[in-house]
Amino acid sequence: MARSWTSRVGTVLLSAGAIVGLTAVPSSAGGGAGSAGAGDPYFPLQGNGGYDVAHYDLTLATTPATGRLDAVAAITATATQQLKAFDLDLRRTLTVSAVTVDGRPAAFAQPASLGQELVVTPASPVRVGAQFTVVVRYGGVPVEVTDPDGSVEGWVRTADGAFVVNEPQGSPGWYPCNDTPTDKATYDFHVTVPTGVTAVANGELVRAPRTSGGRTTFDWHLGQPISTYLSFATTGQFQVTTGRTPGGIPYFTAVDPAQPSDLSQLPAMVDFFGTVFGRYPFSSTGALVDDAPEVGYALETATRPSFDSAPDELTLAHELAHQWFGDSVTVARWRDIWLNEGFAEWSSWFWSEHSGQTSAQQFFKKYYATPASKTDFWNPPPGDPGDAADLFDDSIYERGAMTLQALRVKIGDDAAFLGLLHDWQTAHRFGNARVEDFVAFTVARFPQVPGLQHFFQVWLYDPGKPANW
Ligand code: MET
Repeated sequence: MARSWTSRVGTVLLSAGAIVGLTAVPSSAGGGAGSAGAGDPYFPLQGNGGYDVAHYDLTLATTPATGRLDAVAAITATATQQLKAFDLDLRRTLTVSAVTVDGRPAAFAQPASLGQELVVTPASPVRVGAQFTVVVRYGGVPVEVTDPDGSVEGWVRTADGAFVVNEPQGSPGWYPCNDTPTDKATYDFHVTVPTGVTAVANGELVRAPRTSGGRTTFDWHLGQPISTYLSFATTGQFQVTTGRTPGGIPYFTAVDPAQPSDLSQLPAMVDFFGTVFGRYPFSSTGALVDDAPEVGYALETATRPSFDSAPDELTLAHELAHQWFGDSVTVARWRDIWLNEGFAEWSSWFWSEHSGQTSAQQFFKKYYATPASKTDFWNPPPGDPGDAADLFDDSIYERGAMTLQALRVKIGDDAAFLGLLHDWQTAHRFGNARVEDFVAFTVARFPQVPGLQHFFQVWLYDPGKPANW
């Protein structure tokens, strides 16, 4: 789902494959075909051009003992150009057995040269502007995707199922998709597992789990649009708790008994962030805690963050704050990652301050005491990580959060600073944005604060420990 947003430089329409100023990888299928990438230089094959997905309907049958996945993906999209052929992203460890476009058999290929492209050639071209449905039948044993920074993601097998986290490129490891943050879509999941195993995905359970012949199916629906990297369908043994926050948002938490977790602050955190950053973007919340500590990170899977192990309070607050900063306002390009991580990290400090613990300014002081000689702590500057391998470096998080705290101090008026975060989020709700957009938004809003451009240059872009801002 493409969204438009307005910045000081005008209104830009972001649609997959049409990011202004980026060059998409041409399709292997030649003229009249959608491109094989959406134009992000960090991940050139990620996403595709020529269409805009509105909805994924994923039927997934899996057996933890074998790791096998047998699936059918029904993808509803609109053609943004005439399509003689188009690509979806899908790892070649999964084998496609049949594809239809609007019910008619289509030709397909998974070229080894491209690695993660499923090239679909419909029986007749899809007209520009037409809505069409692609159904892909596929199966195999999904394998993890290894990222440029060495971490693993995608369908990560566990002792009792699979822990599924997908930032930045894990989704094609388990379903065919337009794997760019700029193409947001709604989801249905129908996950079938051996009875006794629980399947948890984004959104809400739409009916009681259905059991037949020793297999149980969980039907989840997410009605708000999200980027593919925020989708998940995790399976295993979980203790489930449901309820409502005092503010009325339904929650569903699922915790692996091997990772006893204190999630008691979750309802208060969601309600608190809602009062500060704007109405909670989704129709339910919660958390998923698995026993997969080898993964080494948590992820802000939409509605319900995923934790590889029992989270501490700051980590829980970080992932919940991402629902506004990351899941509602999402990066336009991966280099914009500060808009996700710097904001979520600062928000966790702000929760700590709000709940009478360490204040955001105390966190700032502690981190600012790090000597300039610790260049790994201060670099890369958060406004431009420079490389896909550095997307999740500490500087993006800690120097990134310090940037917002320093901005808070520079603006010198808490209501004005919090109003900025609130209005930024609501202006870009369910959309995408770039770091430059936040800078322009802030500069335009505070003409009375001198030197903001210089401030952002020093904190976001200059290498090394910031000084003299
Ligand atoms: N976005 C995650 C976080 O909240 C990190 C993902 S690392 C692939 O820290």
